[in-house]
Amino acid sequence: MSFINYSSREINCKIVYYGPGLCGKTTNLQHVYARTNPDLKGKMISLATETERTLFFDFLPIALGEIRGFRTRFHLYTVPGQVFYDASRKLILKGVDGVVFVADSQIERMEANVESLENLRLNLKEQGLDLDRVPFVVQYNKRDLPNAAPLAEMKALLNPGQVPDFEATAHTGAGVFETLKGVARGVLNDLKRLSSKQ
Ligand SMILES: Nc1nc2c(ncn2[C@@H]2O[C@H](COP(=O)(O)OP(=O)(O)OP(=O)(O)O)[C@@H](O)[C@H]2O)c(=O)[nH]1
Ligand SMILES: [Mg+2]
Repeated sequence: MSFINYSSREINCKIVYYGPGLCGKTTNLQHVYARTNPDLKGKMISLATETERTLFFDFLPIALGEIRGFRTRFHLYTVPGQVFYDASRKLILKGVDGVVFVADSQIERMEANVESLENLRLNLKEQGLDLDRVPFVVQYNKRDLPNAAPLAEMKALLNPGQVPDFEATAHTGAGVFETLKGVARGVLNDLKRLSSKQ
């Protein structure tokens, strides 16, 4: 649920990067952080284990322009992908406005991708949200690896609803901003649709 502050004329939106362990969620945020003008970004906060696995979440606030005189801020979060951190994932999903599902293109990670996507759908449902109605995009990450599955197979498996989807190689930055813009567009369209109903 976007938070609209009328006195400061700000809209705050929450975007969550979801996906299996080591698929590259944190790497996406690190790239956005590295390439965003200091005036437009806040501190990136990461709570990680000693081996750089996300323990609770990563958080990055960025400003993405104005709509109708309101400054829009996007709060980007990643969940920990490791299966046993489900309670944290549920918590981080609370109040979400848009979701990026980051899939790992490596063939041997396909089952983990499918499991994580099912886990996302279930955790949203527990909050009364339907993945088919939330602004949602899919990123096929790690396209640089030789064991990457064919794109058409990944699309059929992970994106039957044909939401906007993007190829990426997050550690070089390829596809990272395209993905972020894709989900931001979805969130802003949703806001416009809701505000025109009021
Ligand atoms: N080859 C390749 N490696 C990548 C790519 N994106 C991320 N990585 C690497 O994959 C590893 C895991 O990336 P993270 O961003 O920490 O993964 P995560 O999804 O945040 O993992 P959890 O926090 O455990 O859920 C790191 O070593 C990254 O450098 C990519 O596109 N290609
Ligand atoms: Mg992480």
